[in-house]
Amino acid sequence: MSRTTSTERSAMAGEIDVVIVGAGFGGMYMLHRLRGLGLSAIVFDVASGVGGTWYWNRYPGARCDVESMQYSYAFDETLQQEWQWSELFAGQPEILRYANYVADRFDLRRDMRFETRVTDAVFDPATRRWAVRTDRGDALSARHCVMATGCLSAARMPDFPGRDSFKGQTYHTGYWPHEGVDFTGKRVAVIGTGSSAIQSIPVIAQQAEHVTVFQRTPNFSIPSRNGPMSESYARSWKDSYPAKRAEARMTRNGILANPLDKSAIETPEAERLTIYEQRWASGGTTFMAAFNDLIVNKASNDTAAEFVRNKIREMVKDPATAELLAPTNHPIGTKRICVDTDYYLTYNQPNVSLVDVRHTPIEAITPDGVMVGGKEYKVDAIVFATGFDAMTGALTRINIVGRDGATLVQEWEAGPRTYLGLMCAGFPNLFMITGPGSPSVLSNMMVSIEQHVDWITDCLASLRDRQMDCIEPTRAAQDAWVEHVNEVAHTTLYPSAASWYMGANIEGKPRVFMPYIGGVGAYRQKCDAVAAAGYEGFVLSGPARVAAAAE
Ligand code: FAD
Ligand code: N01
Repeated sequence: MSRTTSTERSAMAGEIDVVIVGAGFGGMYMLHRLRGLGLSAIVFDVASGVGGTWYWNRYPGARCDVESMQYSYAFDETLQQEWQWSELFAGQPEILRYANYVADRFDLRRDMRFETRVTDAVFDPATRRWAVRTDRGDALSARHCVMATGCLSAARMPDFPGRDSFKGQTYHTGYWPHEGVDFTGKRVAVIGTGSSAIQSIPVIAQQAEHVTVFQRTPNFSIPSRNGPMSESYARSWKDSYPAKRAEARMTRNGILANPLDKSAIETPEAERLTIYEQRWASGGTTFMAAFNDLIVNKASNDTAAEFVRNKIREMVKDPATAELLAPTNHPIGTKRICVDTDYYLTYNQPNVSLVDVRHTPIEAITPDGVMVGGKEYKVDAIVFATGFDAMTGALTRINIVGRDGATLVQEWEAGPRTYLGLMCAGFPNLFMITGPGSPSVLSNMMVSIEQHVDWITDCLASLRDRQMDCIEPTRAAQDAWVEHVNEVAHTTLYPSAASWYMGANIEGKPRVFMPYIGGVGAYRQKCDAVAAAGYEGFVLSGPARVAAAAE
């Protein structure tokens, strides 16, 4: 996880319109749009290149689980026509190539500074500007900050006793070595069974002498049915991209999934099973769109959960292992559903074993392996597939100090509070892309990223037109939004799971359902209505401090 600085450059100083933190898909598109407004902007990223998630997560088997024809930028028709995806679900190397292609095509790099961590952003109420500092000595005064820091970019390493004593190699899926890892002949421990583990275990097991998986919570996983992208399938999208993208933007998750508007529990069993079989056969996350009440009605959810459990029992030959892998402690979909290639079948291989660490947690990492219940599992390498301090971690790791001297960490002590997931009261001119309180991680992130970037761009253009330079949400608007986000979450089954959506994977993190589950379509309409009403719920001000929130 150490950062190497391969490029020399002198520290930056002076005034700029916008500092963007993060050069993933969010930061890249933000820069492109701000240039279109004629604003000066600079992007900082710790990484040595663009791509964010797809720069860091180079573990074996890493790929997206939203179809590539949908998990891609929609803002430029020529771009979406000319780029060719090779698989239905692109792998990490291809997505990273795409990010680099976009960076080149739109000449983004000249305003990007890599291998640079933004450490501080402090608002000065006198100048209404942010003082931004980095770990390479940059000190910029920015009118606006856009935090494109990612929801799943602050990797989390559990603090197992003895972790540093391990004599072999350790890896975190979110910081995978660029040169790759050769596990040939190695005994490998994988800790965790979330999406990253579920993608990587089958690939690691093809190479390693033995893989021991340490599972605390089994997850539901649906086969991806990935395959080569056919010319005709790509064409079917490209021929009507604008219309399809427009339709996706108004869906619940930003994905065209053919949702069935029917209750699972009210559908006769035989018909229900046929529908599940069809969804299972076509694969992917759209399994959850099989019925309209899977995420709100426990009885309906149980039918889907049991269907998947039965599939696991069919696939995994050893009944005890199958039962361990079959999730029973949370409704299906309330932890991020996983998508795999041969995950369950991998447990039929003689070189793969599963250790349950729910009831007997990992006690320690020893010099030679992993200790559970007094038994030492000797390994040569440990893969930590232990996830992220999701949604808030990348933000709270920066010293962000607002108008009244309070830090973001203090403001969010009891859980993140935002207005629309875009801004926080007390932190003027600081925007977040896919922040907590927006649909974000519950959606096709490309759709949500583009929506936020477009909204922020329009907002900055509007401020300029009104000769304003400062925008901040009111506490009242923020409180009402937070209440709404909670209220909607509690109409669903989501809060019943100890998920990272709830902050449950981080000790001491407040248990609050962080994303907005009202759906990307409804959310977009709300954001647009707020803007159309003169930025309702925000206070706009200018050099003369003219308040013009609602004209
Ligand atoms: P990121 O891509 O996370 O980029 C944020 C960048 O900010 C990082 O490069 C980071 O280094 C930088 N940064 C953070 N803090 C600082 C700082 N203080 N100073 C400087 N730089 C900083 N979403 C989907 O919709 N579909 C998928 O199939 C999907 N698959 C995923 C698979 C994996 C393995 C992971 C981890 C996530 C996946 N996601 C998926 C979510 C994914 O994060 C988003 O789709 C998207 O890539 C996020 O883009 P972003 O620009 O918002 O953030
Ligand atoms: O992380 P996770 P991830 N002892 O938090 C376990 C996206 N993504 O990197 O569930 C033992 O899901 C933990 O156990 P538990 C996607 O949004 C997408 O896999 O807390 N185990 C869990 O099993 C995803 O949801 C793709 O009980 C410990 C695992 O580590 C998100 O990123 C691919 C432990 C962490 O799972 C995060 O996924 C990859 C401990 N002390 C990622 N601490 C796609 O396919 C943690 N664990 C698109």
